[in-house]
Amino acid sequence: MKTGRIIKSISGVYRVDVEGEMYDTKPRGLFRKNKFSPIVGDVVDFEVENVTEGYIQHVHERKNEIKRPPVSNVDHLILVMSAVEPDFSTQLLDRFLVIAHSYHMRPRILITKKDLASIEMQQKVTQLLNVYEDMGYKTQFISINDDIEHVFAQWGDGLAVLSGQSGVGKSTLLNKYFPDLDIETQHISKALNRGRHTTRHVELFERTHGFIADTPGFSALDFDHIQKDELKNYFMEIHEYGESCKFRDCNHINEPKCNVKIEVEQGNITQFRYDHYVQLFNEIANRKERY
Ligand SMILES: Nc1nc2c(ncn2[C@@H]2O[C@H](COP(=O)(O)OP(=O)(O)OP(=O)(O)O)[C@@H](O)[C@H]2O)c(=O)[nH]1
Ligand SMILES: [Mg+2]
Ligand SMILES: [Zn+2]
Repeated sequence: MKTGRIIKSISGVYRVDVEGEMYDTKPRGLFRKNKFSPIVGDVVDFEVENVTEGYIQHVHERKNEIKRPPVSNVDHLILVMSAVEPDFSTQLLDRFLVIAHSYHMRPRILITKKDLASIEMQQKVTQLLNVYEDMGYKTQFISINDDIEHVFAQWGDGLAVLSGQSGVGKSTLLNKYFPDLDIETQHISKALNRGRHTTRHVELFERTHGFIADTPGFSALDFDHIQKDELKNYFMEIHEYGESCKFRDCNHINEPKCNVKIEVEQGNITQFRYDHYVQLFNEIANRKERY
């Protein structure tokens, strides 16, 4: 029996990395019966016939798990957005942050394409990133011409997952970091309008301090699993100031003696953050439940 980490899964075949040696494996029948699937990131025990025929016997308990795209045991969730093409939007950022927090992770914010942004846009992005730094997020604002080794080194050891909209440059970053890799990337920014991801599956690559995952990114739509009463927990500063509201279960919408509303008025909670909270709250409240 060997133990390794799943780095890729394509049509039912799981590639397992055992200290740099690769094995192609399949889950044993029992998993299928129990409707349990191994996912990329899992640490697994498997039996080996040869390097192309292994059978996964056991999946180690997951430390955490992202549902879409499926990947487990994530140490650093890197939320990638671009300054331009597509344009940086705090509305979209807040939505992605909420999704990350719903998986119980505090993500890092990485903004790309600094070189394409005008000086005004660069200033605007920098100012907004300061707002997020004040909330407790770590942020980086880079372009592909920067020292990517240095960019990655800021995160620390373990599995880092690059996640974010299509076209923000996740695969481009990996290609720069691993010159031999040659992952498919979008050739022209027009491709954005086709509404499809260039990267189709999750794959882990070994980096200096662990692994890094390229993903097709979660889309802004992957929001169905979040209930309106839990949303407030996923805005860090609203969660913190909300502890002082009169009602323990205050949703900070129309409740009396709501401390969150007071802090917005006093400028301790940024207005646009509160507005995005209310927008998302209403979106969830009006959502038609699918069964
Ligand atoms: N000028 C400039 N272009 C960049 C930068 N980063 C990425 N790009 C370009 O942006 C386009 C999209 O990059 P991709 O790496 O394919 O984006 P992705 O995030 O992997 O997209 P999906 O795989 O669809 O999720 C490519 O044409 C890149 O050359 C950057 O820092 N500066
Ligand atoms: Mg990609
Ligand atoms: Zn309140």
